[in-house]
Amino acid sequence: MKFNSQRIIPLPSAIALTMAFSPLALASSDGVVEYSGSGSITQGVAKTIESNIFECANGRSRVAGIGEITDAEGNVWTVPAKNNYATGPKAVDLYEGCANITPKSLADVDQDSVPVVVIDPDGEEVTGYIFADNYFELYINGTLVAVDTVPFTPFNSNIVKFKVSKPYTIAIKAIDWEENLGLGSENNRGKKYHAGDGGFIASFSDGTVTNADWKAQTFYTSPVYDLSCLKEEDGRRLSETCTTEGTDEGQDAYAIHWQTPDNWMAEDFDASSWPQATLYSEDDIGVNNKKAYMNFIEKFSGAGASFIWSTNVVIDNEVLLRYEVK
Ligand SMILES: [Ca+2]
Ligand SMILES: [Ca+2]
Ligand SMILES: [Ca+2]
Repeated sequence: MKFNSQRIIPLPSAIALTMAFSPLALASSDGVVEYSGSGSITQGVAKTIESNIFECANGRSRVAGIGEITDAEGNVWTVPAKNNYATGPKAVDLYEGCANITPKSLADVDQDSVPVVVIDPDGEEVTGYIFADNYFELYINGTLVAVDTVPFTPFNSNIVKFKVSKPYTIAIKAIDWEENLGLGSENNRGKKYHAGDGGFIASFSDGTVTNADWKAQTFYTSPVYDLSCLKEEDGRRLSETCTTEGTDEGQDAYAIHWQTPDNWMAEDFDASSWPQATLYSEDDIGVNNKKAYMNFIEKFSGAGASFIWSTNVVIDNEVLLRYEVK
């Protein structure tokens, strides 16, 4: 992690100044932006590495690409985030329109056929019900148990089973996917650069639910059009005054990246410095018209679970969640 002040030059100015002045003059010229936070800044669109990792066999989906973008110090960042979609164990679908899996309720789901991932052979069997906007990876005691089957859209939901002894640790990588790689946005609501929102909710048969007792830290924030809206307090990476308005001119947006700790999912990782999760309502996330959620609502809000995310559900796009089940 780095705490050095960074000097960020907006792209149009950088091009103009490079032509007229030496690099040293860049640092002291008008248009240079100071950023003294703990993240690393990139600006503009990422290079596409994977054009689309998901094909919807039945219906429509947003293009789910993966990109890379380099910051001023030469560090390469994967956007929207590094993930295990290609190789990770896929969760069983509760509802997945692209695969024609569209049960009207839990009664139409063959839960007995869901395979059990064994963490502890003498542990308790736990069933989990998960809905992510847009993508999740689930670790139990550091073992990758399941990854979401649909990285971006359409909205889907999943069921998982694992056998584990208490206490145990749930660690989740949640990604709010993006169409405009590196820019944290998608073509939506009549704007070419609309910042979509995230959100994660789950309940487990041992009574565990997502709530404010979970930890949530952001590792990728975008779009940001004015770096002065960013703040950090007590480990919290805040952006509450940053605009979330869509625009047709979002191509020069900034993104802030933080390195995820190698062992963030491990049972013994110390997340005590991470902020508590922020709660969001069903209206905030906009799930009232999503069958992948509503058809199983008794396992989500009906089970006492809440939507959680970091402090900014719109522009925080990679969020790591952790919870210890006692
Ligand atoms: Ca998904
Ligand atoms: Ca989203
Ligand atoms: Ca977003």
